[in-house]
Amino acid sequence: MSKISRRKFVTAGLAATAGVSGLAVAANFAKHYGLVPPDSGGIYGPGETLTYAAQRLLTRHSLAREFPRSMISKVPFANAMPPLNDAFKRLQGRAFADWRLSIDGMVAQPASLSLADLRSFPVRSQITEVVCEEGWSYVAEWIGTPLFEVLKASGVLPQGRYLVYFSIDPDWWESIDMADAQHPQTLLTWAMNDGDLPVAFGGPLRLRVPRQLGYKSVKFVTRLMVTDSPKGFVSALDPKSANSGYAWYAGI
Ligand SMILES: Nc1nc2c(c(=O)[nH]1)N[C@H]1C(S)=C(S)[C@@H](COP(=O)(O)O)O[C@H]1N2
Ligand SMILES: [Mo]
Repeated sequence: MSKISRRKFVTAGLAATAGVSGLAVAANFAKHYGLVPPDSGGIYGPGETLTYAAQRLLTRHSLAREFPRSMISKVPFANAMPPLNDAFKRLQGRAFADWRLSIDGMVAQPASLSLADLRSFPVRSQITEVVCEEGWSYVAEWIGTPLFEVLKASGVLPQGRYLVYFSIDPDWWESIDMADAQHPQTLLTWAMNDGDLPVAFGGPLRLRVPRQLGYKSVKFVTRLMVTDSPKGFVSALDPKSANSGYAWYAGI
């Protein structure tokens, strides 16, 4: 089956099974075609699966909205931050000269990159919106290295299907699938608006994932891990907990 007709077939199948036989049957159909998100268990499972499967089939290559320079927020809103740990403060004391981003897991060439190394990759900028699930948002210009450039340099192995990314803050990590990891707007950001990325906004390094809600844009990123399954590291926000309200796939 060609890519297009397979997509039409699967989309129609999802819609038909959802309509006729309910969400659970659609979820089984999605599973058969590898479209199940890692947080699909539990009572909300079939709904999460439908959202993710439909998004992946229809919008895999779509772009997050980009804004004109005139729409950059005058006062961008930094979410409240817990006090940063000693490891962070030591690095900050040396102007982040020793900051490293490690890349490991299912890659041909694991690496440890300084901020200067990252700046030697192609540079991209985008004016996009950070949207918090709590109802506020702001627009800023984000400048950095497309994540796909760094992944290309390390060589993602064929079995690598997800990227888990960790903050120096041990309580924070997130994961995305390869479609979002390789997406041209997913950016290892080291500058914002007119200068370096401020600590309040995740400096010195933040992974901006503008096609998903704010919580997927992790601040103070120190490690990227390519894996075949994010089991155990789906999200620090524990999307499986009944009262967290956070989905693994938070497309906007
Ligand atoms: N390391 C880390 N990353 C984080 C958070 C955090 O507390 N720690 N908060 C997340 C949430 S819930 C949102 S909405 C955005 C907020 O981004 P902002 O501070 O630039 O507004 O950052 C996300 N990234
Ligand atoms: Mo948020």
